[in-house]
Amino acid sequence: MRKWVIACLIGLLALGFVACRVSETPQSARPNILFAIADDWSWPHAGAYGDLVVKTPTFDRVAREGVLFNHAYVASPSCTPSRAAILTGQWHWRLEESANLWSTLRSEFPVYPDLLEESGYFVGYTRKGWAPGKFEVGGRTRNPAGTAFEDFEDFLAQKPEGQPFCFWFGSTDPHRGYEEGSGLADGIPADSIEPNASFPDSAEVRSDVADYYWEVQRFDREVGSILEQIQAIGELESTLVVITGDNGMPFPRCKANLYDGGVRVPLVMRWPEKVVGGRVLDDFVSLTDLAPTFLEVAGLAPPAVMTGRSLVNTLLSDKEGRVDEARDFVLFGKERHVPVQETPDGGGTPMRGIRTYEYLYIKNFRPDRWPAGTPNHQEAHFPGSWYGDVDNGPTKFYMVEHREKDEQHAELFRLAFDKRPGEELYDLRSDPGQLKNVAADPAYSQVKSELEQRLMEHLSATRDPRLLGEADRLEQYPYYGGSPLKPGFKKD
Ligand SMILES: [Ca+2]
Repeated sequence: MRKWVIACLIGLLALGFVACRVSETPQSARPNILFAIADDWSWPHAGAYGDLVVKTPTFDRVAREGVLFNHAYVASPSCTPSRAAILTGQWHWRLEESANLWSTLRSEFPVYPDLLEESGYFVGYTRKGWAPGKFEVGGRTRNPAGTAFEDFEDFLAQKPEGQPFCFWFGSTDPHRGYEEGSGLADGIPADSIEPNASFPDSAEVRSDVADYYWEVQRFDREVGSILEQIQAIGELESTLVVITGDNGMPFPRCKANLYDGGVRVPLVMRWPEKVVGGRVLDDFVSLTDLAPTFLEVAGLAPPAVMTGRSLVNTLLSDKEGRVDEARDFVLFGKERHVPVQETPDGGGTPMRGIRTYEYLYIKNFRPDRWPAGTPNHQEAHFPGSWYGDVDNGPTKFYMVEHREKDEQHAELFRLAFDKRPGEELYDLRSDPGQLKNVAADPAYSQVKSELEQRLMEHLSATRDPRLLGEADRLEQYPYYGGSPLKPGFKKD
């Protein structure tokens, strides 16, 4: 058997591919897995990406000693479906209720923490795991992220000696609400912030972004403390550390949207025993690729239902830039975030997107609906709900209040809150901020139809209910949460 293992390790080094079955993988070769996930954190808000304002020394260190991904994207810009996609390694549109926010995740969908536990890992999470929703409704007896622990210290104290671990650290930073003014009060230089291209530039918006940065910094400090604890038990070199976020920042035209502000997230991985550090990769990565990656490093074959692709070949390569030529695009989509449409059952704003280096193409399946939620529709599922797909906060309030200030404010308000056509196309070479929809421009008709065809082929291959004419049920599944209410609205 030793011979087989050596041959396997040589193969691993030579081919950059792990083919070992778990029964043949020595326990000592299996890394711990630390998965640290922020809540509502957009690319490129980390020092390693060149952001000069936000301070993220932990993330930057992991990038220096590991691999920094420039093009990492969530499956869906909404907590529940994004986390479900990460845990199952599948597109959220394959997960029934879990395509939606505040739902459930049926026990029939395998999740990597369970599979790792069955193969001998000690598995746990703290704070925000798969959420928000009711996992019991789906036939589960614990959170899909694992067994709940008070914190990482508690988890380590209960971990049996010699057992590899898989831990999910789910911070609720930088999700709203913020302590207003906390960023400025802590000395974050708001004047130096480079606001997202879709925000108007104002003191209110800058202060709001500074508050978001303040929470990003707190998340980074907490991950740093966990790394110190792993270092203290002498296992940091044999731990695969992954730091990322579940969707983009909770601001207009970001979270709950398929633009970069909603779906593109920071991602770093560090595993000194096997992975050459100090590399920056441009390959497109979906966070659905993480579950098959975690299984493969543990010597397990990912279940066939997983649509994600393991990153192990990329991680074990010593190259930079583009490593896997097949990783030249990514998909994402949205079903129901908050049910605030002009329909009795709430409904959502279903959309799918495909992103390449040069273009972003979005298909809006219901252009008759409000992508940011209705302005205020008393007959809606939640009376008083107010642009319910956008979290309430100073930037939202500012944009709504100042929408008629000048042409620029009016345009940015329209882009964030108005209805959108059935197709959107952005030329990222000239419009990295994704503000100018060129879908109707004849000069782009060929590019548009090629992207649409490519998107539809992949959705069809992954049995997306939207393409199979079976999407009604996705909209009819129960919603267990609330919605942002118009300021001043009083419930009866
Ligand atoms: Ca989130």
